[in-house]
Amino acid sequence: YNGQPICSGQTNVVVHLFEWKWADVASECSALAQLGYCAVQVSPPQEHAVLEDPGTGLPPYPWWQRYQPVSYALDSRSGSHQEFVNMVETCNDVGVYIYVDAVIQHMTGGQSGYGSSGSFYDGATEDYPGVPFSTDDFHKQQPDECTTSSGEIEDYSDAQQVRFCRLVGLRDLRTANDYVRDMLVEYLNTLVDIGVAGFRVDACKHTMPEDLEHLYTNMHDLPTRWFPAGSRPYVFQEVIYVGGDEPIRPEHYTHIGRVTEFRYSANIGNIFRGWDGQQLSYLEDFGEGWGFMDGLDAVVFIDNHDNQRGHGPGGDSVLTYKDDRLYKMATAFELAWPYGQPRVMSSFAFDDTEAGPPSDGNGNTYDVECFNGEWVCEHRWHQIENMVGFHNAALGTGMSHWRTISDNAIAFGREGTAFIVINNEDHEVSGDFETGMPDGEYCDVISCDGPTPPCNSCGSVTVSGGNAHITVPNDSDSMVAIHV
Ligand code: ARE
Repeated sequence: YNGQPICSGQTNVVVHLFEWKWADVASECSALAQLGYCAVQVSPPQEHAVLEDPGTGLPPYPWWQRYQPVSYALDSRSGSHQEFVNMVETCNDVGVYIYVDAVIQHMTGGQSGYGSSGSFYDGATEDYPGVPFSTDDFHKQQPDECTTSSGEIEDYSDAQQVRFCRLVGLRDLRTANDYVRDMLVEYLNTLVDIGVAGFRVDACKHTMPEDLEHLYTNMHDLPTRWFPAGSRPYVFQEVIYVGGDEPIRPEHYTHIGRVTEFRYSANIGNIFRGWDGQQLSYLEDFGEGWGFMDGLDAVVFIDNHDNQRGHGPGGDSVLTYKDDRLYKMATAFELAWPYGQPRVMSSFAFDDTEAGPPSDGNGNTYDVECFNGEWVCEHRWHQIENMVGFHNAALGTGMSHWRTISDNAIAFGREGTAFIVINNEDHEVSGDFETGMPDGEYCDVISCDGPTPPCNSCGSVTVSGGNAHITVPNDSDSMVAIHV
């Protein structure tokens, strides 16, 4: 395992097209290729529960029904098996890869019904004929497995509960069992053989690292139709840790794959909001300097599909598309800063934190139409999409030319490949900056369509002797960014 994301060319940004249908992802891939995105994280593609009536006060067909697997048939709210295959092939052909959200530690909650592919299931008796799994394939309340009387995880400071009891009622697979492992490996290999290049593995804290390692090492090599012979699937794992004394840590999983660094998301909100005594100047050593995991092990993000809506950790400080200006600044920082593999969130608009994506009364998801008020498409906001180019131009270089202009205004470069100024003060900032950039004229990618002059009616920066005079207003963007 080498931790290198599977990407084509000099790219490594992942975009999470949350709840998009496969056909819409397929049509988006050529634009993503042009913008320099590496890969798309897609929603879980396996057959899932269909919750028309999930309970009192809850909306029909919540987004989280997809985190309740019924079988591994590739037939979901996002589309059919054939549409999934078409998407992977279309995207791979333009060099944008598909990373699948793999839900492998559990099946559904305690209800029964029919899944998105028509398979019957019964959570109460742990019967999933679509796989098939039956009750022997699930952890039980017994001394060497789940030790709580409720059968639920009650205390995250007890590692055994976290591994062997149910997470919010979800039927907990015996992932040490050979048969369960075989079924999971078969699912993952179906995806790899189609051309899926990587996985975001769900809820890894709740599975022993050796069980996951078994799955990863038994995956096939990526198909040579698109990838060099011997290429291994890329894996990053969801292990939530934001501090405190939980015994299970991201570091217990980094020898087998990357891990999501939730401390990044939890802290960056406070910094840009100025909460908890935080300010932008403290970003100078953001990353390992803050006690986060090694950047080469980390996947980072401003918000994810959970914490943007109050699921998972982070709380009110998490920045989302609703914070417009602060969100653009934080995401630009993420894409400019050399720590971790960055992921960009692309959301559907919501008020109800449990509501599913825009859909008709039968729970059929609508086609994506960016910026129509329902599909937010943060990844196409030009201040964000253009920073993908900045990220790629600077890839492999370290941070340089740091300057604390004031508590909440900072500037830094990337060893002569790129330079950014971020102004989170309530007034304009202006100054002469040592940028380290080659002399010449650059277009500001925050306000322009691209980096290359002429910068028609948008910002330009002239570097002379490595220095530039830059003024950053306090407006809706409050940034200037240039790159080679
Ligand atoms: C839903 C209902 C529940 C119901 C259950 C079963 O909301 O009330 O009991 O169904 O019927 C998502 C949703 C859940 C949803 C689930 C299944 O968020 O609300 O349950 O889908 O439909 C922990 C885990 C972490 C997990 C978070 C949410 O460690 O892995 O909880 N995140 C992933 C996904 C989620 C998904 C699942 C896992 C399940 O990203 O989208 O759930 O597949 C501390 C700990 C964390 C802990 C956190 C919980 O911070 O350190 O480890 O995270 O508390 O707040």
